[in-house]
Amino acid sequence: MIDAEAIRSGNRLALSRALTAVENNTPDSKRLQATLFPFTGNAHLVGVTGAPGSGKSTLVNQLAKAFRQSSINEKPPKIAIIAVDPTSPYSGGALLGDRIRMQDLAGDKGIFIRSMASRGALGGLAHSTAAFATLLDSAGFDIILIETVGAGQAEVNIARLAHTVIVVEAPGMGDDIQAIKAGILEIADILVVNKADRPEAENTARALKIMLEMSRGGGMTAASKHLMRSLAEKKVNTNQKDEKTGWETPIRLVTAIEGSGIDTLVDDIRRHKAYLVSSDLWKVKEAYRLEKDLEALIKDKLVDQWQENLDEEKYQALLAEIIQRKRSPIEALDLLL
Ligand SMILES: Nc1nc2c(ncn2[C@@H]2O[C@H](COP(=O)(O)OP(=O)(O)O)[C@@H](O)[C@H]2O)c(=O)[nH]1
Ligand SMILES: [Mg+2]
Repeated sequence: MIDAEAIRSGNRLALSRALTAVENNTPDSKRLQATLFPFTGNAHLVGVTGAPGSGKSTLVNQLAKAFRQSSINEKPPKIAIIAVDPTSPYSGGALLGDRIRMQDLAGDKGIFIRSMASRGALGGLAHSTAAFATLLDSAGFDIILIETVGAGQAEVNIARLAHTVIVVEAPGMGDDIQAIKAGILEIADILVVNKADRPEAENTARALKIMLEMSRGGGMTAASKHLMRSLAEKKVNTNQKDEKTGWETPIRLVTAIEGSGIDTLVDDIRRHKAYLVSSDLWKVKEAYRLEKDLEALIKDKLVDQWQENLDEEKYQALLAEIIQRKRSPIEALDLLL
């Protein structure tokens, strides 16, 4: 059994073991999540997403360093980095590269880096990320940077669960169209055009600005709008003034590899947190995140239960009928549940 108190007091070995337990979905990991959950709610979750190769890991590395050189209440914030890479589930190839690049952070006790292997269902991936965040939050990390490859809806969903979403673009063919396809611009609280050392960067930034204006009609992200609506429905009091002001997604030119533009970004991340807190969106986002996590857990559990009681022969027979167009999936559903 892993000691929950050891995690809370910053024991890195206990934390590492707990995260592995979460990945393997052990009973002990469930006990730890339950015990530690009351001690969470402080960490600022910052999602960093974008196409492979856009420079997310390099950027996260620089952000972590910059945050460590700043201070919150006269102390440098403790930073955790979670790298979620479902595109390389077993080989760990991409993650190894990340580890090497992040090595210059390794000596700093205020920084904790962990990559997350993805096993099983996509819903599971989202929950594991949430569980990782719970453990790191309870261990006293102030800022949790979550790197996800912006390759599909599952990853977009993970990013959506962060308080602040940074979308990373880089100049190059088709990136902008890619961004629309993944609905990724919609979720950006901060938009980074990385590799600003390349001559096309300014054009990319200009194109993104136009696309952002078209897709949003200015102002809030789709997620924020959704949240404000659900707030209104639940009659939660919000700060009206800030609701009207909204948040203008800044577009920042950054050269992550040289560290230029990073200070502005650190400032943007802080401003965004202040905006969320002052407009009450922070609380709403927390509620939304927790509700989504509960929903995902229920769905996973129900499917598990269904599979346990499944009559495999009957299932295969129905499946064959569907493939032969003798029966529709919707009919089969009623027969299976
Ligand atoms: N020219 C240039 N290359 C960069 C910059 N940032 C990152 N790269 C390079 O882009 C490649 C992909 O970076 P990486 O951080 O692994 O991207 P990720 O896949 O999004 O995590 C690496 O070769 C980096 O060295 C930058 O600001 N300018
Ligand atoms: Mg990476």
